[in-house]
Amino acid sequence: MRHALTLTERALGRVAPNPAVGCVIVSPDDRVLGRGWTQPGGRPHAETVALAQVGQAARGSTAYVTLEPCAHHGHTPPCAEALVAAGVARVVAAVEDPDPRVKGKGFALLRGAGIDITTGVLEKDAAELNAGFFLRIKEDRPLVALKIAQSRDGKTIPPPGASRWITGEEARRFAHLLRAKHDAVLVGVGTVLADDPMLDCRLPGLEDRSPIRVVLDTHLRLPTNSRLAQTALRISTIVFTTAEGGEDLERLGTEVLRVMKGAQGRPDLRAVLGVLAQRGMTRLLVEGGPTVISRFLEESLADCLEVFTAPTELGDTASGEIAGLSDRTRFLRTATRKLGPDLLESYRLRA
Ligand code: AOF
Ligand code: ZN
Repeated sequence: MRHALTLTERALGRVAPNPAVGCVIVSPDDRVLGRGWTQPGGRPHAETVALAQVGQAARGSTAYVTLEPCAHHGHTPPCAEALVAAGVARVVAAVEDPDPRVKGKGFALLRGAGIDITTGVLEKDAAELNAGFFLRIKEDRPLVALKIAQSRDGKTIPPPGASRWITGEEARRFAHLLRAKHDAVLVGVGTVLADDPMLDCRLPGLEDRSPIRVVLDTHLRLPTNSRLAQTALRISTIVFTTAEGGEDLERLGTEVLRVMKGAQGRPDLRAVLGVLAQRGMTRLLVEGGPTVISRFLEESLADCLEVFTAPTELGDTASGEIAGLSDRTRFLRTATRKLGPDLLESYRLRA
């Protein structure tokens, strides 16, 4: 099951609206016969991929799956039926699929065919890996991860005239890897006006894993000559606003969506997350700026924090301190990494 769980990481960020599932098929004498994970776009499912590798040898085997095999006729025939047809003798699963089309029906179908089932194996790990999918189904919102790059004295905006980079090359590459593992990346329009970012994934070999780009833009200030607007036909770009207009952005391929007003007349975050979930997004990376990050923290809409801290102090002329970041007691630190001169601390909301 641990092996099956590691396979799901290959799928994270590229299978929305589906969960990232891993499947390992093992012979009666414990040899690995086949391995599969959910393919880009969400199909084929993990079990289908693994079974295709195993062929006739699946008879009498055990399938380890990180999620209950599906039971519905969706875009593909049900995985539970495929496991039965292949003659698998035993299924070991990590967690039940919360999708109402499946939810227990996959297990029932397998049980009805006389397959031996063990479930709940590494259940917490599996639920955590697919937290985005679970939140989309159960709370109608994606998982929200906040990415923060700060100096040792807590500044996220360098002094005027200084380099705009706070962290070093290694940290920035790691941040691109984070983009690859999310379905969408979100910034406030202030960040676009200040940095004119691309928000894509530029790691060699992972260029096709750029997430959808989302901008919070209350007054529709996104410039038509910004790199985001200019590349919107190539990489999907959504602007959330409360203002009228935006036809010039739409002509360039940007989608302009109006949502209800939240705090201070800005696009309501819960409404924004609801729209993204309806679009199938399961994992959202919020990259700034400080105002947007603070709003997610204040409204208790953050599930994960990725805090990059540089060893330098930027001093009083720098700005962009994030309200609410010093108190991280609601979060549990799950990993610490040294990235060149910088430190990355990863946190998960406590259960
Ligand atoms: C599995 N194995 O690898 C995945 C599953 O739209 P469809 O037909 O692809 O079905 C999507 C649903 O299938 C999704 O909501 C979830 O319940 C399940 N995903 N199931 O057996 C997989 N990705
Ligand atoms: Zn399936």
